[in-house]
Amino acid sequence: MSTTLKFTVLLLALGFCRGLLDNYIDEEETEAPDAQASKFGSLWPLPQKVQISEVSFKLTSSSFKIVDAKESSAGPSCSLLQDAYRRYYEYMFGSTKKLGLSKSRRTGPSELTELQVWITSPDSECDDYPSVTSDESCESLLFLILIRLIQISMSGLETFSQLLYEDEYGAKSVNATTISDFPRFAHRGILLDSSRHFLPIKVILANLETMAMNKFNVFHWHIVDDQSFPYLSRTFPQLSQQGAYHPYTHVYTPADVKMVIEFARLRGIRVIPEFDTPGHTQSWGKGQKDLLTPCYSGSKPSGTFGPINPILNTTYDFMNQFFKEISTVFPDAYVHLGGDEVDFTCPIQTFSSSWNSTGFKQDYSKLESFYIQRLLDIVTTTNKGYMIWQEVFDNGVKLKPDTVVHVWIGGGSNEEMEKVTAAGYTTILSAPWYLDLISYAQDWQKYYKVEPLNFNGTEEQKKLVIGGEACLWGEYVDATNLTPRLWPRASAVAERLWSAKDVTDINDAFNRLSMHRCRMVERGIPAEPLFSSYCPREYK
Ligand code: CP6
Repeated sequence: MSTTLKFTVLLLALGFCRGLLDNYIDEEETEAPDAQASKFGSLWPLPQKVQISEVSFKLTSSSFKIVDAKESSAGPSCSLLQDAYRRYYEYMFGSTKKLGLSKSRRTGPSELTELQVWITSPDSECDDYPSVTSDESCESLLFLILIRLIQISMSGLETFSQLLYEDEYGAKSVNATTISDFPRFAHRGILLDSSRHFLPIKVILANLETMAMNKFNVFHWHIVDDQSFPYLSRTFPQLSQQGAYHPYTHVYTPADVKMVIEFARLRGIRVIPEFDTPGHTQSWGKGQKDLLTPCYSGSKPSGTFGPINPILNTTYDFMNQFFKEISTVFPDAYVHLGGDEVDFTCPIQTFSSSWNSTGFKQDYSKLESFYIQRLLDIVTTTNKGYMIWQEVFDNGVKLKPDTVVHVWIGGGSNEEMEKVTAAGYTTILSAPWYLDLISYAQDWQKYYKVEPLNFNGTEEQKKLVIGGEACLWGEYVDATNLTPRLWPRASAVAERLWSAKDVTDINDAFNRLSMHRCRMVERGIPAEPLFSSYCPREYK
């Protein structure tokens, strides 16, 4: 059960009618906490429609529960939901529920005691993986007067937790609120690179957790590259034995990969692995003989290697077996096949009959296309769809109609989006969201101001833009600095991909994002500050 779930939440406010009156009469209860505050509080990313009333309810950790509604199709056996309830309870109140004290305590007027979650999709979906077609829309009503029916998806639980605030005595409150919400784009991703530096599982999981807080739903795992091959392949264990920074301590075992995928699934996040070829593959060559193209110096091999060798049949046998394994290890319907930045500076054999017989002579880019075409055919036989970097499209390779072209070149990149969508392919945007390129001051604003559909094209073309990804390449990033470098800068991208097109008020964004950043800090995520400021609870 993924974000496809629609669940319905029923708020039971005991004595709420009196509470309602009290609240209307008692001005003190409804005053704005802070002159600087947004009328949307700390909501991030901003829901499509929000109306926060002045009527507030109190919540106390000892009486508040998140439970399945009677009508819900999901039962206690749905561990995905039970897990989410526990997580959000802890985020709302801290993990220290004081047991024993709750029994005798009576709930006061206008106290919210229960969040009932009503699942309307079949219970079987509890075990599903999220997919690009997952319906994340949610209709929600946090209302005052009658019985309040709220239909929310998993992200609705995050939204609910974001509505909580503390009054001056530290009591938790939530205002009656009407929210109607759904994401603007279906694909909202983060790319992390575990090749330039090994990223411990703990760091990956912490960032998946933070992705859920920001409603990202795709983890693009750029798992291997030139520098190291940490993926432990069952079929070709020598790839990581020879190609990882360390064969035992700097690898992702099958159990590690499983853990990442399950942790992500429980948060409605897809895991799309990237096995980038034919370039960026130096580390592959260490454990797999004859996989890379030998470079020549005159008529002799120079001892260095270029991209994957497109000439040998053994290359395709290898890729066939390798991607068979990948298709079973990673459950998502898509894999990312890379295809970017192929280096043509490796001089190849000048008088080889095999080159001439392929008809390519020394036209490297045709050879590259030849390789990719065969690779795409191989991956198609594993029943996976594929994503590729834009160069593969630029080079005129024939792609399946459902291919996702990943645009990364040229900060604005509008023309490329126009071309890709004119050719009828779906696309995602990363060009303006290279978070590894750092600079002084508030660069989140630059990411925030991007409009993904700002290119010349028809309505049909614009529909082909399914989203985008923030990329954090790993050359200068490891476990010591990854999280603060990513957050809250990636949060700017999160709002651009989730919220309505006209959500562009940078001052309102600053106020909400500052609070959202403090919430991440409070939840144990070392997210960096936007500017001079403080948090009610600083990082510890
Ligand atoms: N690694 C891989 C990289 C980059 C790409 N692919 C990259 C290129 C330019 C910049 C940042 C990262 N490090 N495999 C490009 C998709 Cl500025």
